Amino acid sequence: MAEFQEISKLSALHPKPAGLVLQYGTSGFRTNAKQLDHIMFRMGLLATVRSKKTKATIGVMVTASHNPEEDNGVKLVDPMGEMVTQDWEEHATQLANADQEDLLTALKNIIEKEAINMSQEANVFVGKDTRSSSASLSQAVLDGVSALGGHNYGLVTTPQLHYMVCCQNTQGKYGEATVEGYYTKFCQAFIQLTKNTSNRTDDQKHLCLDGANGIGALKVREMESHLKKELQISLNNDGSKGRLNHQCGADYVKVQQKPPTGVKINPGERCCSFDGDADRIVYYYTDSEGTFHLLDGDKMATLISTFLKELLTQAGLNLKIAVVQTAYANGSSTHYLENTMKVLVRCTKTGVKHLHHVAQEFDVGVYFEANGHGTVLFSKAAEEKIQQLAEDTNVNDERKKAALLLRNTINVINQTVGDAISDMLLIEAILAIKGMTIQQWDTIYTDLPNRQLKVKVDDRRVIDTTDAERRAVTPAGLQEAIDNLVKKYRQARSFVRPSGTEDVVRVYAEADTQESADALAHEVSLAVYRLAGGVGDEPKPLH
Ligand code: NG1
Ligand code: ZN
Repeated sequence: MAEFQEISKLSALHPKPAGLVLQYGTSGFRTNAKQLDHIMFRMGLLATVRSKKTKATIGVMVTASHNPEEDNGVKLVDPMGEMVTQDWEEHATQLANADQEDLLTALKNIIEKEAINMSQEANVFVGKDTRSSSASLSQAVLDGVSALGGHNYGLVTTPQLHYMVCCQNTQGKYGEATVEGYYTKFCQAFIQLTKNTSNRTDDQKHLCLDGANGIGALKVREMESHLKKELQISLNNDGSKGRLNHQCGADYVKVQQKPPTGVKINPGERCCSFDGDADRIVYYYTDSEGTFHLLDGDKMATLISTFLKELLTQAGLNLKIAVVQTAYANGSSTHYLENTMKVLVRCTKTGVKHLHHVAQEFDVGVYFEANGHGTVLFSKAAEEKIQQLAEDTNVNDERKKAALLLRNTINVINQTVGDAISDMLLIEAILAIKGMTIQQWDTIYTDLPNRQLKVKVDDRRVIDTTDAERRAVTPAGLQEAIDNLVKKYRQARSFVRPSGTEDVVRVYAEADTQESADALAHEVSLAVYRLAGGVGDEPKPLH
């Protein structure tokens, strides 16, 4: 067929380096940008056939999120704005790794297996972040999509692309499928939510933001006028000087547990950091003694679920709410949610798609990774009940007020994926409504000191895990070693898992003091190094 000849011709312009094998990981393909040209072209092809299969618009986002500037990556976005399904992740890996001369056969295999009607129209939305490699790599995606109806959105945040795919496939019910539509929807909801919060001072309306020198900074600048000064953002690391994610951004702040460079932080001031593609956010402040306080995804999940639970009670709505976390959630947050808030907590494997999936089982599912990626999902039934109550003329003022707040809360949330901009607006609105300072929010519970480390091993796949990645099944003896180390410390917990986005094994430890958490993380790193084929120098103690 003519289209296959065309593919053959174009694929020769995007050849695969011989011997290179890449996996569709936690968040698509991600590695050094130099190795990705053929992957981009092939993901353009795959997105096109996925679009034909689903008879819907599919998204392709070119970004490596919080990774350094020299990396890049790509992931597919399914029709409702969610991550692509597991079996298509496998197709992606197959197609990506096919030798140059076998590419057409690999593609035809997928077409056959999925019984795809190739005469079906296709529509693909392509977005990219601000990395210098993103321009040519997104062009490679478009070459793959070629003559088949691709729409290039250019520079957008990852969540904006997810939002637009969802809008397009719901015929505008979720909003207008443009960046402008995105600003209008979320900013209007924010203004509605905060309009009755009397006496907000300029200080309370002020937020210091670290844009990680990425796309989020550009987009916040574009959005600002829609906020009508109800939120006044001082934007730092806006990409005009510094390097993307370099000593700044949500991942740096969370993992290093310190403020980003390039930002002047006044004591007590409310600050937040986005990551490189603006799908993660963390909050923080420094106190009068200069001590740094981090409010991560767990603190956000707690604030949001408390707020929603209170509103549901005031509205008299009997809806099932749950918080979904991963093994990285701080033990204190889980304890607080279960024992004080009496909220159902579920733990899943790392990776947004797992959290998203479990959150869909509840009327209201609040999900957050500790690193600040998260959102809230409302079931269709929950949305309808809230809507009905908001329109009901026979309910008392308290219930009505709660229903209206719930309705606007739904509208300020990007339910397709965790979104730094939408999460920021939600948190800002909740703090305004509750008249709460960041310090008061911080004292809801106290984090257990913790440490995250990385260990390089020869092949990270030797580590196999179970129980939402909290226990290692292989290599033999590793879990036993971890268990014995954990026993030496108070309130301790530790686990290891192979990363899905980097060629490393991640180690997490928490304990009653920072010294203990650091020592435990180090000892567990050593156990990984010795039992799972460590390479390079042996891990050194942190102190
Ligand atoms: P990996 O590299 O699989 O740990 C990291 C994050 C995930 C998720 C993905 C996608 C941690 C510990 N892991 O995955 O939570 O955000 O990146 O970007 O933060
Ligand atoms: Zn990201």
